[in-house]
Amino acid sequence: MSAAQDRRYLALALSLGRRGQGRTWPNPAVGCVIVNDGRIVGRGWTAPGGRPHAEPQALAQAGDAARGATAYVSLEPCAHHGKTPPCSQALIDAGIARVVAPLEDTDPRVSGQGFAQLRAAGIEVTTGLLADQAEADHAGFFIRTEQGRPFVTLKLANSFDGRIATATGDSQWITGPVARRAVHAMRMRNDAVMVGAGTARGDDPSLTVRDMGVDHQPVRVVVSRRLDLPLSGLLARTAKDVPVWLCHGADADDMLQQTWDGLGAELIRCDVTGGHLDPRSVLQGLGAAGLTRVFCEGGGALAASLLAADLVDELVGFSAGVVIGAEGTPAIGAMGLARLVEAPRFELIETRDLGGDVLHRWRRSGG
Ligand code: AOF
Ligand code: ZN
Repeated sequence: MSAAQDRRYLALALSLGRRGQGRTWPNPAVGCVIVNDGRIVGRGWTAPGGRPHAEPQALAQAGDAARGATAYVSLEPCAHHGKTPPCSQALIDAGIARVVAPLEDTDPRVSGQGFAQLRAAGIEVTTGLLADQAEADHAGFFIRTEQGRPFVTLKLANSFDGRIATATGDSQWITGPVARRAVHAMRMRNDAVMVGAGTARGDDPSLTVRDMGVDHQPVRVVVSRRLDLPLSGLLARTAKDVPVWLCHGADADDMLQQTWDGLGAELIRCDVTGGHLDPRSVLQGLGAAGLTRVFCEGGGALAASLLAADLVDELVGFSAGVVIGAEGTPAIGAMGLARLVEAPRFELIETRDLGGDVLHRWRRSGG
């Protein structure tokens, strides 16, 4: 198989894997393509909920055609007896001759052992191809296994001058329909959508994915130290249908904790430091609950606390050609910075015109 063909089939496996993003947590979203004699005989990706894994599904499709074939997998096949039998063994048993996968799995139960088992069984293993893409696709899973927290994307939709509302709170709409649709597509690829208490009180958001032709909804996370959230709002009314997780402090009123529990919300107790919920503790709590990719949509106080703690991995901005002025609400609250060297820095990875608004994406520098 030529290097160009390897790249093509592995790129396909990676794109199949991305289909699962937002639905496979706590597991990574993996893709697998099986190729025999230049023909694709099996395709699979990690199922919602994380199982079955990608490889057994692709192998089942391939049947006998897996014998002597090459398996392209977007991550090292698992080697452990977890909630499913090891994929390395399934590939060996099916008679796969060669495995092409970009990177090792960071789960300590697997890390390197999947490749080692395949090699020990006489299977040729090629690694390193498209590693940057795989690193980006699996960033959430990798950060959770290595640091215990999810990958955080901070999304802001603001005026040219960085405001998200006028002084009277008028905010609908700053960006146009094309940009707003892109936000729904992004929500869908994340395990959870997260906002601060001020946004939950002020906007009464539903935080759901709409009009995308899918039944999948990310978890809705609200960060609220005191749980002083509207009990008759959209989140409260729909908590039994689409998960609502509330990150709160130990000092939140007991009655409110019970009320939200009764409404169907999941309560995650986090540390309070300096009078505020500690953003590290919030993310550790979400990571411990299994989340790998969190999409934060503000408001300004939560955004500032995540940025000040250097916990934002990606910034997604939607900037509109409207100017609101200094009395409008800033997208990001006070960060207490004295010097520019203390400011978190990001590198530009994409810009796009989205129906007249500008999409810009930034990755955290040196991360
Ligand atoms: C694969 N293919 O499609 C995925 C893998 O709890 P279990 O048994 O489902 O195992 C979860 C672990 O399997 C997870 O932490 C990660 O290491 C690996 N995920 N591996 O071969 C897949 N999703
Ligand atoms: Zn597996």
